[in-house]
Amino acid sequence: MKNILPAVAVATAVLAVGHAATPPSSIVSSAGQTAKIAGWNLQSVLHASSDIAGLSRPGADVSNWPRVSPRTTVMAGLIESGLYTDSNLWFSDNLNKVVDRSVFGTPWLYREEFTVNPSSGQHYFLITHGITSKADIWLNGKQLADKDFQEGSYGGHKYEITKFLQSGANAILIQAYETNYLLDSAMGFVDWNPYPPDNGTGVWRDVEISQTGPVSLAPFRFIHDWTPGKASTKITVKVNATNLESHAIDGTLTGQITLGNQQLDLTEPFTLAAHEEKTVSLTGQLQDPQIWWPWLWGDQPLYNVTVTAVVNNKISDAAEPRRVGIRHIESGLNDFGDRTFTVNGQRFLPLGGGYGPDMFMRWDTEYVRKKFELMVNLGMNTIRLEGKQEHPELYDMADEMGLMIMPGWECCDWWEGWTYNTDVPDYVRFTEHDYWIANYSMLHEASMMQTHPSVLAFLVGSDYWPNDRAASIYVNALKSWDWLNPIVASAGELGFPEILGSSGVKMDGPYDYVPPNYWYGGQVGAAFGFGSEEGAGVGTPEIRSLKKFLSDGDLKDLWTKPNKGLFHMSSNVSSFYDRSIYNKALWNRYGPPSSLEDYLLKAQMMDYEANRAEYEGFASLQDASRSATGVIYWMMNGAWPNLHWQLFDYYLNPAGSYFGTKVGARPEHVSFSYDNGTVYLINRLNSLDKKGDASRWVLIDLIDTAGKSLFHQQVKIDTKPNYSQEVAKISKAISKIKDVAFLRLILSSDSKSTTILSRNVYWLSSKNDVLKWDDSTWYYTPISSYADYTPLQKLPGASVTTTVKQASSAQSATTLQVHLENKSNVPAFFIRLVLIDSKTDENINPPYWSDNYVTLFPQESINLTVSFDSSLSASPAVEVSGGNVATQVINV
Ligand SMILES: *[C@@H]1O[C@H](CO)[C@@H](O)[C@H](O)[C@H]1NC(C)=O
Ligand SMILES: *[C@@H]1O[C@H](CO)[C@@H](O)[C@H](O)[C@H]1NC(C)=O
Ligand SMILES: *[C@@H]1O[C@H](CO)[C@@H](O)[C@H](O)[C@H]1NC(C)=O
Ligand SMILES: *[C@@H]1O[C@H](CO)[C@@H](O)[C@H](O)[C@H]1NC(C)=O
Ligand SMILES: *[C@@H]1O[C@H](CO)[C@@H](O)[C@H](O)[C@H]1NC(C)=O
Ligand SMILES: *[C@@H]1O[C@H](CO)[C@@H](O)[C@H](O)[C@H]1NC(C)=O
Ligand SMILES: *[C@@H]1O[C@H](CO)[C@@H](O)[C@H](O)[C@H]1NC(C)=O
Ligand SMILES: *[C@@H]1O[C@H](CO)[C@@H](O)[C@H](O)[C@H]1NC(C)=O
Ligand SMILES: CC(=O)N[C@H]1CO[C@H](CO)[C@@H](O)[C@@H]1O
Repeated sequence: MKNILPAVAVATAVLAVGHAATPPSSIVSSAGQTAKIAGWNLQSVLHASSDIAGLSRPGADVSNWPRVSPRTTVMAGLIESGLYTDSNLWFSDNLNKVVDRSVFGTPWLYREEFTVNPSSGQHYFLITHGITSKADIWLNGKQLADKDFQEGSYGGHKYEITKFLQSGANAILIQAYETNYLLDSAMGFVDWNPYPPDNGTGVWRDVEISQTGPVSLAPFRFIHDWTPGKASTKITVKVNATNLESHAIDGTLTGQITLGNQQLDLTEPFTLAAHEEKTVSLTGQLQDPQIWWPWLWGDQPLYNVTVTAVVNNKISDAAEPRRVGIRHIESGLNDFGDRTFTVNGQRFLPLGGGYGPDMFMRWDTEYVRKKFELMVNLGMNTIRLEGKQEHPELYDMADEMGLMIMPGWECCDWWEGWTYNTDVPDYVRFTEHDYWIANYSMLHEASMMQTHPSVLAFLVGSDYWPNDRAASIYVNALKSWDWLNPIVASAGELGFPEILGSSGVKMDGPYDYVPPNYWYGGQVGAAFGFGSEEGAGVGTPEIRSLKKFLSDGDLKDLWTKPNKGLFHMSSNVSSFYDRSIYNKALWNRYGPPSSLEDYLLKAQMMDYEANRAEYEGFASLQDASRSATGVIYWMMNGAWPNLHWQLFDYYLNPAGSYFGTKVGARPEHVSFSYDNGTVYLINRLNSLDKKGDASRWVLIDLIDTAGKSLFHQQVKIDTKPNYSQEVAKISKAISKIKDVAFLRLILSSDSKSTTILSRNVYWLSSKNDVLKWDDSTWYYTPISSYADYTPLQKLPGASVTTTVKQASSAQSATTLQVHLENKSNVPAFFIRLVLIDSKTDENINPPYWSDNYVTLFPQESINLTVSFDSSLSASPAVEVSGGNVATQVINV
């Protein structure tokens, strides 16, 4: 642990950093160019001159204002400047202790100088994409915008600044006002985690300067009419062009759409009256369009699109180039009123997770890319953004990787200030001005998202639905940007605006622990319909991650004080501040922990079981009479080092929650229903393999803790793409279990199980969990009698040999093959493999495992692989531990 920095006032020497050298060349120098502001000098108004106009003139002395990145909330800036460090802030409850909160009740100043040499006949703009919570903008001593206009985290505006500019150095000063989540249009965290001390205040998105000729262009909209089966599609590229002059102008709009050797050149003349803004459309026909698919189903071809306005043979402006994809999405409600989706004509079952941004809204493309790669490794196809729309790069990455994105507004604060919302205080109510902010926010986010094939739907509400007036503002804003995707009223079913109708998605929990058979119970959040946010409240990190953010005392509390409120759970005002519901189940189902290690091992077992059952529930019941139509896990990841609600931890280390999910979300899979002993064959692919062979064999084996067979069966069955079906009913075999038994299901494409598509092992108790459905609350369903896995504590030891060899190594990735062999006559239960660096004993994160936390039958062997970024470790090793196997470390 590093030394705790004293909470110092901001304008002291601690933050004294020289201000940036003035860039020698113009930030923009020809029409059609757009440049991002490269960074800021940041200071609190408490420690700056009160002469805002003076500060916004070139040459003002800001030498004691720290230099920060272009997208930086105040807290992010203070960390960047070295006042705080992540490792220290995250440790134990430091976040509550070390931050000087006295500086967050007043505005902060962001200042930058840039050079431009304006030429006559040219126009210059300053473009914002949202500043939290609101800002005055000053340029060269004059005010350009005030906080009633530049308002909201998503309030993006384009200001003409031509008359403010001077040749040479120019200065911009943004005064960002403090944020109250209940009263301001911002990005809150509800009950996810403690709030960032600055409530996310600041210039969190890019600010840009652009130069144009007499006509400027907005971002373009991309429209096509491709539907499945069509061999050609009409392409329309629409863009709003504005005449900046006081006389009519003739010009030409040209567009180019390219992918490989496919190229479509489009052109359209236009005439604009003085100061007129109008839509100009480019249209053409594209033969044999290449179709974009979600990653499990096909490739992600992306067409480059450029759009340029030419006036008098000179480029006047270029719309921001984008890549687009051609795919067709439909959505509606089925006979039960549940939301359904199709992509390219095929039924699409969203399996996903709720995205957590960084608590301080820092954006790191490579970090987010790894999160997305973990989602793909998990078999997930969808990510929901609740009110955290991030940056264009997120959508670019999702487009490239074939992940679907469900963006939308957030719950429980300003965004849901409706008269019928009793979950926020009465003073949180939309004013006239709030409707205006809502309109601009929606318009701006639509302009960012419209072109991206990864966007599945926009949810204009979260827990609550927008009232009729707000809903029609949102819908009209989306429509004005030619939004072609579904618009969903909310993430719940409390009510709906007339213009959109029912959301068809349920938000009935759970958020806290429920046992595996919950998902088959046909009630509340169980696997039917579309669950917009639900999970058993699991996601316990492993020890190497925990030690980074928990003190010895915190670690001890984990297993000795099962009901204690814990700082690294949800915020302290929420129902999820302690682990009491979860721990009660752990104590009862697995036995009271005897040590921290024992607690973590049992927690990983609970987490694994819980998440496997959730995904298996939704996937296996996709063809049930009231079918499961999609589920978003609550949550994909945390905004900080968290103890729950995650598929992988903040350091990108996967544990029980991850590996249970990975089994449950396998595209071709065989699963067991905990409630009535049905074995299901699951297929989430959209076609058979290349050979078109539908034959599958399912091997079912049940053994007791001594390794004795209780049941054996092989079933041959034909699989069908995008279809789940019953394979066998084994409730009679299950009834033979005395205390605990192991069920192994192997799915293979041949009768001898040489090509294994899925291997899945359960530990089952003779006593199932019993749910008190009638006592369900919004966040869980209590258990009246627990399953008993305590006999697992007394399993005889199994002897497992592990060999690790390097399978391949390239500059980017190393792959290791791990061979596990159970030499014993008893099962080897819950073998955890942890990829570490043998020199530092730290995790190598993220590891991409083919499978992990596996259970081997007697005499069984298995091969697993793990890949990781080669640059992260030259001395990888695998640590083996688990239920009844000895801990050992194997060097490569
Ligand atoms: C953050 O917002 C909350 C309301 O959600 C408010 O109580 C608190 O004072 C705000 N903090 C700051 C620093 O403005
Ligand atoms: C699209 O444009 C980018 C950058 O201009 C280029 O690197 C890429 O090769 C282009 N892709 C296609 C498919 O033309
Ligand atoms: C484009 O311009 C027209 C005419 O001013 C306007 O009605 C429309 O809202 C604009 N569309 C967008 C997406 O800004
Ligand atoms: C939303 O803003 C657009 C663009 O300024 C405007 O045309 C439209 O009338 C606004 N809608 C409402 C309901 O104010
Ligand atoms: C809850 O957390 C807030 C901010 O993190 C802190 O100020 C407050 O003292 C905490 N309350 C309790 C009861 O721990
Ligand atoms: C098991 O439950 C599923 C739905 O939960 C039902 O479709 C199936 O018929 C049941 N099977 C048995 C054997 O009861
Ligand atoms: C997907 O499943 C649904 C329901 O079983 C079926 O109607 C549809 O035809 C299937 N699509 C494909 C491509 O298999
Ligand atoms: C594991 O891989 C080895 C080759 O490295 C192979 O000989 C063996 O058959 C494989 N075992 C299993 C169970 O796939
Ligand atoms: C199925 C399997 O892999 N069995 C092997 C595991 O253990 C024994 C003893 O080492 C081998 O002889 C088996 O071939």
